[in-house]
Amino acid sequence: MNAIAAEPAGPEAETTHYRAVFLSDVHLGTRGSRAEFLADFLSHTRCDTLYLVGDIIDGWRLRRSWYWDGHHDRVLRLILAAANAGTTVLYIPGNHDEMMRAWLPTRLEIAGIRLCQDAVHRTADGRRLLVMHGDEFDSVVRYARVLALLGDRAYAASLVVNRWFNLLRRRLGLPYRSLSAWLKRQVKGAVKAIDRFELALAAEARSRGLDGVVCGHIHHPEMREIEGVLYLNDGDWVESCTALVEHADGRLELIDWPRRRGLSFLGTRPARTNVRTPSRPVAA
Ligand SMILES: [Mn+2]
Repeated sequence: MNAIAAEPAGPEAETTHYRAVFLSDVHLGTRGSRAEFLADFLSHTRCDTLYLVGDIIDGWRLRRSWYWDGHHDRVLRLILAAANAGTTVLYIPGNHDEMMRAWLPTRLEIAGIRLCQDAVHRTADGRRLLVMHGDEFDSVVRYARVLALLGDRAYAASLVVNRWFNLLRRRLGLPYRSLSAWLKRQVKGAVKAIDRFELALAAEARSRGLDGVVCGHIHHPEMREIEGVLYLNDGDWVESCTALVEHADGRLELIDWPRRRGLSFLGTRPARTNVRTPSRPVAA
């Protein structure tokens, strides 16, 4: 079976044209990347300007494990094809693709993709938005990154784990300990950290005299106004699979691609490329 040909099963979508598309935190090169969903999104999307807002390719500290399949390949091909077809593509590195930051002072352009530290996007209705990944504010936010990733789903799962955890503790004669209460405290801390992050980014846009900010980094899609400044987080393609788009009239929208396409998070993983053959024939 060819993994590249495997399309997520969903209703047929039409191709939509946007003025601008913002996406980040794809983490290509890791198993967690929902590259098959992003390839599906890109193949149904056209735009004048495509902003890649960081952590597109995950090459963090020369990872020991590297995962790549046909879907990861397809995402790159679709981005290159868009650049080739006239879409302005800007690549703003994040902390997981920070090796590209070393190239920044040189005004680099590869295959029609322009590399930049950050950008200012002007919407059709005249608003000016600061576009940056956002990890620049980690020191202000002070949070363990993994905590920010704990969503409601992780918490729900923890309740189940908690039951087994304590069943085991009882067997071992140990007192009950609430794993979910501990997790809840962690999640609460993460929620506070997310809030600090959002405030810091909005403040940066304000200090530069801009109308809003578009960022990623914390894998938490959001669209809200913070003291007169628009805070827009395009989310990620690991968990939420969202993109921020600007329509022809300047209207901004967060697109939840799996929801729009009715895609299931289960059963759409690509087939493993290396299937191990048993060394000995299995006895019938
Ligand atoms: Mn990041």
